[in-house]
Amino acid sequence: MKKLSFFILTLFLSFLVVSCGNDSSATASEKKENKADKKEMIDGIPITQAEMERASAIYFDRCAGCHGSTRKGATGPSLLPKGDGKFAATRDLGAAGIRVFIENGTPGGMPEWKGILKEDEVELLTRFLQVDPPETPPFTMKEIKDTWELIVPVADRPTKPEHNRNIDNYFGVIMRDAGKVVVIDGDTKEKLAVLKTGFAVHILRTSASGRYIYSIGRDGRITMIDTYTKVPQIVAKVRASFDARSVEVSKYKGPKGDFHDKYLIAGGYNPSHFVIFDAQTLEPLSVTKTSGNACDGDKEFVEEARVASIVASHTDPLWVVNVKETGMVWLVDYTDPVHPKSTQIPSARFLHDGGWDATGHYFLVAANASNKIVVVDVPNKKLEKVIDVGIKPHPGRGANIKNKMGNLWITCHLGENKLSFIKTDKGKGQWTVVKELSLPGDGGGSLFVKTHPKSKHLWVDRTLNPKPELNSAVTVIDVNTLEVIKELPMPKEVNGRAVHMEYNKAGDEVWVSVYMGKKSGIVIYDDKTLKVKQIITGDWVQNPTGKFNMYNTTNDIY
Ligand code: DHE
Repeated sequence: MKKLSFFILTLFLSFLVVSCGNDSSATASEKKENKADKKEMIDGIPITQAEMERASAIYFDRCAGCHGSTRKGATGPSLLPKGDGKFAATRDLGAAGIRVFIENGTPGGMPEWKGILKEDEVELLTRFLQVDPPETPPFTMKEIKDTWELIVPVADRPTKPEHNRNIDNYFGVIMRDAGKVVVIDGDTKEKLAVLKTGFAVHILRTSASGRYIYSIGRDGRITMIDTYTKVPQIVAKVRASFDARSVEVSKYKGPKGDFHDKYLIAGGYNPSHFVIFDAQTLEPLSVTKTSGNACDGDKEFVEEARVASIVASHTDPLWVVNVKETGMVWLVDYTDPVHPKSTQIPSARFLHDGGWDATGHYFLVAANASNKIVVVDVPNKKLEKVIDVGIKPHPGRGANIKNKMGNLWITCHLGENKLSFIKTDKGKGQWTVVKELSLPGDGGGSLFVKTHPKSKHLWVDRTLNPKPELNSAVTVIDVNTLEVIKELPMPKEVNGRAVHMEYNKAGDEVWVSVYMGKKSGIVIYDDKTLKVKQIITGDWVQNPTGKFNMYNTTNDIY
């Protein structure tokens, strides 16, 4: 805030200097020079308020995920002008040094941003990273409540679908850069609604009844979409934090109560907390901070302890909340959502994304910067196993297949060209990597794997691989032989990186997004023949990322 006032004052003063000291006798080139001289300075670095705001937005979108939204470091190092004792001061690196990192990435897993960020964006970041990060204002229950908008009260919503479409086969598709969610009828492939949600929507989840879609953006905005109306429509909105990635619903129905469509949880990167909402209205009910001691080593206290993935148990009224920097898995009991009780399980640091095994008893989550997969026995509330895998596992929700080796859960890796197949059946070999598989070509960069119980195929992308021929293709593997069947380059009608696969309800189609290139699209493959069935393009298809089939998302089918 102090900084903002300083900027406003500086802007105001520079306005006074420009308007009062206007020398009509100065030449045009002198005027230009004067203007350049008057560029605002912060600690000796020339940067204007407008540039600070633009750089903050670029940083938030591209860098905050790894370096933390306050630039104090997370899975990546801190980026502070004076350093933090562990990592170099950005002032010592200077603009040239910072540029080397941005453009070339690092062997530790930072991608090369050259070609992704524009030259003027790189140049701006080299200055922005040398000045103190902007301060973040508080975001407490009061601020959260102030953002709540109930657009259509429950009493005004239809009690049954107003159409004859097959909601189970609807797809919610994220148009990331446009800040929109598109609902597509998976049977007819018609676009039903393009809805403005929030900046850089990250994931979608669906309510336990399969009626509502909830989106969460990197800006922490949650949007609730009703699929019962003729045209899907937004019925409520709220903001959970400044920076977020995860949202989940309550899915338990059994002797302990019926919690279908009752509560919703959102995890915050910044502030580091989780918020519980009424799932029908999005009214905020409670906020719980996740800062705490790390699970290992000197058990240091971590203030920015970001909430990564959250999943709902089907066997108990609880959510599995994975806290990244502390490596603590919180099992949050939502039977009293205003005063939720939690069991905290120490596991391994830098928890990120994960999914259920085939039984829905065990949750497997990547501790990505520790190169491990953590297994949690959810009904018994205990750590089951920590498994060493490859460099930077990134499973998404993973994939469950069954072959002669038994039931296997799979992760791909960001940091190396490897798929790890983990046996999940009780008995000999449980929780061991029974098979590793390399994909064609070098390097890692895989983000997601996907399969379906009715399919004989496992699909994997290579989105962050530096080679265009690899990052614009997906690979299909036979679940029985565990051999690569085919590398599928995206068709010429689209251009960009291939990311995230999703099956339709029947399990006979696979939808792949193409983004970050010259022509966005959604490519639909026939899962049996591996031939392209349809390509969805249009001016409304803008950098699509995650796609979520209603039935598969509700029932955790992957
Ligand atoms: Fe994601 C899931 C965090 C970058 C697309 N992403 C997740 C989850 C987390 C996360 C914690 C698990 C949510 C859950 O299950 O509750 N993602 C992050 C980051 O911190 C990171 C590395 C950097 C960032 O700045 O955000 C990041 N993610 C990306 C991308 O660049 C992707 C490809 C496109 C985008 O949105 O910018 C991307 N992430 C996704 C998708 C999922 C996801 C599509 C859901 C996968 C699923 O099938 O459930």
